[in-house]
Amino acid sequence: MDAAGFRELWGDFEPIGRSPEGGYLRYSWTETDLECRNWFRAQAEKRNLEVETDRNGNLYAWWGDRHAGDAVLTGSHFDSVPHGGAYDGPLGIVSAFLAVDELRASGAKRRHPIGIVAFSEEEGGRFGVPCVGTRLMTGALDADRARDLTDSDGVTLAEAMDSLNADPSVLGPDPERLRQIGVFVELHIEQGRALDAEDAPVGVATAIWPHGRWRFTFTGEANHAGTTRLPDRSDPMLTAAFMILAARKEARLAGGVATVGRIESDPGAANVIAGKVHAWLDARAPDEAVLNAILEGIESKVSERAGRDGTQVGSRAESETPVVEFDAALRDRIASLLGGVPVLPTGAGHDAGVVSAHVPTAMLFVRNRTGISHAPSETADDEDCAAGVDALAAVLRELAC
Ligand code: HGY
Ligand code: MN
Ligand code: MN
Repeated sequence: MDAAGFRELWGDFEPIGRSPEGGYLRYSWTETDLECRNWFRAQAEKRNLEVETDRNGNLYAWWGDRHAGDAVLTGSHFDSVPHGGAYDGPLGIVSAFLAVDELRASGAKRRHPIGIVAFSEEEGGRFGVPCVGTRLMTGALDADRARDLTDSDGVTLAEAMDSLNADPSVLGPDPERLRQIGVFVELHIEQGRALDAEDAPVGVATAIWPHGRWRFTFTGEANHAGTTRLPDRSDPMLTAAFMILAARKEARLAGGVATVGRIESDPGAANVIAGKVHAWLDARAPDEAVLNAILEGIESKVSERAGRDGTQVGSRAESETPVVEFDAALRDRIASLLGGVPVLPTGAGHDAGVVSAHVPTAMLFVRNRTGISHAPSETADDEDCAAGVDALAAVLRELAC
């Protein structure tokens, strides 16, 4: 694959979901999602691949009959975070179509079915829980909870699926499908600069850091911003602000990362002391002990602060992901097949992390020279993306032909 060949198909997909305010708004079960699904379907039909959607809204294109079992599945997700980058997710899907093209052009003979997949709602950008499509398929997310997930407009996942003529009543575990998959390989833009530091266009994942998403609720007393004396206030915004700073400090001290990127104040008026504040904590660490140290540090310091503020604090886990160690034999086999490319962990969550608990799974990373992701300026060189396609084609040949 050369850069021009990659750019041709990439350029065909890239405009879908681009926001005039920058980055991409590719939310699941929206008209933009439908555009992505239609693009996928057209690419599959052009290649005479059989298209099907599973009960959880994950979309597949099959080269060979998946019922034969031991399928080699590759792909990623279309959905983005709000104003996210172009590559996070779609790169793995576009590269999968191009890798299949390469295999066919070389006359490769398949021993196993090869599938390309677009998993649904990986980011949780619309419904707040990441990897919905894979967590439902593997039974890691309860179907009733999923149906009731709501977006910022109060639209439930069930209603959103209905709006695109998908049936939410059949959401749930899909063990028969999992049994048909022999191995899953996800290609993804690196969300960091490790490959750039090693001057390598492609790498192989070793692990995904343990991480989670917690919704904090701070409760105080709504009151007038101008007439309420300071000693008389129970202002939850103070406790929330303290939590945000405490999270950063605890993460720094423990050796992990912690972020509060979303905060909502109720009633949210400039001249009203908030009655309630919701803040979402995203915390990640190289291992569970460090992650727990961060969480315990935050919890203890914030509850002490709430006592001083006269507020109450509650928190609820929205998603928790234990450390993922990818299949070591598969990892080493792929790394040596690709000529000894770097192997590296990641702090980013992926569908591959969810699937890996059920199916031998590997991830390929494509160099991201700035390391920036989840932001409009996320980018990768066409040459590196083409190298990623070649690497994926070599892996598919090794595993399926
Ligand atoms: O948030 C993550 O780690 C991933 O990009 N969904
Ligand atoms: Mn992402
Ligand atoms: Mn992703």
